[in-house]
Amino acid sequence: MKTSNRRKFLRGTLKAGIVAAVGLPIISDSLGAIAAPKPKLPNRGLADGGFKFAQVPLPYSYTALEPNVDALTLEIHYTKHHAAYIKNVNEAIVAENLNFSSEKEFFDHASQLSAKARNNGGGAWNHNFFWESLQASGPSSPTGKLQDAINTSFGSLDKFKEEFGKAALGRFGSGWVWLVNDGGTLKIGSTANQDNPLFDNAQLKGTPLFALDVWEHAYYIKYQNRRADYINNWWNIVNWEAAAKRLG
Ligand code: MN3
Repeated sequence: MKTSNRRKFLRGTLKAGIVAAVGLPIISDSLGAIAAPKPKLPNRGLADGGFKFAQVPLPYSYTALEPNVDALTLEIHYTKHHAAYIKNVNEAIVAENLNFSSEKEFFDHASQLSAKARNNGGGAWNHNFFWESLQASGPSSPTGKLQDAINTSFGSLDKFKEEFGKAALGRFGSGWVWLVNDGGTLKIGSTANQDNPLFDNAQLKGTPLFALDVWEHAYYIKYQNRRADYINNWWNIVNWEAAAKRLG
């Protein structure tokens, strides 16, 4: 429809709404009728309004990951970016009357959520997971069952790091790179924006073992455009023990 025609059409619709009944509420009703019907989301009248997200305490100080991740980046990332995802998703949960019993149920319905709930819910969960995937000091390589699984799935730790690094460099724009356990096989995959493998419509399936945030806000102050340097240094602060626990 040409712009001028669309304007005429909209004017006509608005006038019809006004003529048909009385005033502004009717206008919004008549426009609302054009929108797609709201998907059915579970509402079982949970007494407390259902599940809400909470920001995990940072397991280390802002300076703990230096020089790999600088203190200013970590502080802004945690107190501004991550805190905003938590605040915004909980706002959406209240405003949209979402009534889930758990984060699992929330992500099981990701494809039906509003953009605000989905993006901020992903951001809330992904960063909680991310902080707990990093460490100030500890073993710099996997051991035991995790080491075996990496060798079986990728050939060697070096080959695994190479593939993971390629996925992280290859993620165009903002997103995440994941190591997941898909029924005993380890897989590398990336997701756009704040999507994650828990989403019901995720192409990458499996239990996340660890993840790398490749949004520019995660590294730009120190590394600017040098995402490859950020990725290389990030290996120094991977919490292999946390990943091994998630593998079980
Ligand atoms: Mn981030």
